[in-house]
Amino acid sequence: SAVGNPLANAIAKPDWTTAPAGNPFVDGWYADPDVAIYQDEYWVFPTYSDAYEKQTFMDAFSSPDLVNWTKHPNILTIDNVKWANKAVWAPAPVARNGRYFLYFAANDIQEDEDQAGAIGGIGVAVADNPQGPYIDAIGKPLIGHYYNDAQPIDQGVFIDDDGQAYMYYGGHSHANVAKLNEDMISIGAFDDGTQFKEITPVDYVEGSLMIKRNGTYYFMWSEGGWMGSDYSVAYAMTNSPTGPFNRKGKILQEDPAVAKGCGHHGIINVPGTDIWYIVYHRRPLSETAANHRVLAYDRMYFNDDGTIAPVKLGVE
Ligand code: FUB
Repeated sequence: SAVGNPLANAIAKPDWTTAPAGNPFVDGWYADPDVAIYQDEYWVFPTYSDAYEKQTFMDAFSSPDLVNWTKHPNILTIDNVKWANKAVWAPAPVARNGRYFLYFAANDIQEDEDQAGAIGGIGVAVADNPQGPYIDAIGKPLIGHYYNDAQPIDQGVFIDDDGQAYMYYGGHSHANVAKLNEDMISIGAFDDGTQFKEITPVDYVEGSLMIKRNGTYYFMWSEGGWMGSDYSVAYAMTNSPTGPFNRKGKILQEDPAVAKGCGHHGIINVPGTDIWYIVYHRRPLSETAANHRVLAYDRMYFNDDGTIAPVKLGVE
């Protein structure tokens, strides 16, 4: 339980509307952050945002207070994922039974389909510590195929209060949900025997994420083009982890006075509080390089009716 966690005392500062040290809160080009709280620290796991061929590793960042960040280089490298021949990206962290799991996309099976024998998809790596090293857990993709046109990338992993784990994923404007077994390295089945269900909300593009607050499920995703000004985050509210997910509206979008192309996010709930932050990537106003994406976080507020208020971007 988060209650009594020293993080709550360290971080429960309702006056923080944005990263106290400013955004970006860490140096370097990174994207697609997802978050976890491990060993009384906040952890951010992003994509190293560079040319596809150079995305051969992942770094992570940890902080006891959301102010002071420690970089952990090379927590996962393609040396430890034999089937990944170039890119690893868009990680999703989760801990269970004392082990640390990191889900990721590797290769791009559409880009690679002209390469004989190329495989790709969503993989799972495991470590004994939050900082890794994360080692491929099953020697092949966990999801290495398209189902109803959902590209196997951009997964978010969510463990419900009853212990059932779900993976939400999908690029190319299609989203699916699958159940993860207790071992977290194999796909389970729904009651009807199927392994995947399509859940694509209106305007969905990529970047699936699920959170739960006060018994309500919030499915979130990114919309627009990943390089475009319209890149943004939207959400649905429902009472079931498998939907239906009816689009409520946008949570996060660019602010022409602050930054461009905001999306592909993770969510932090300060333990023992109702204080929430959205961690995301965005583009500096003056920037045109496709991979120049940086990490930011800002406060996310719930309205009294449970809906989410649009996020105000913190200044550079
Ligand atoms: O970082 C590579 C891709 O860009 C991700 O898969 C998308 O979500 C977009 O952020």
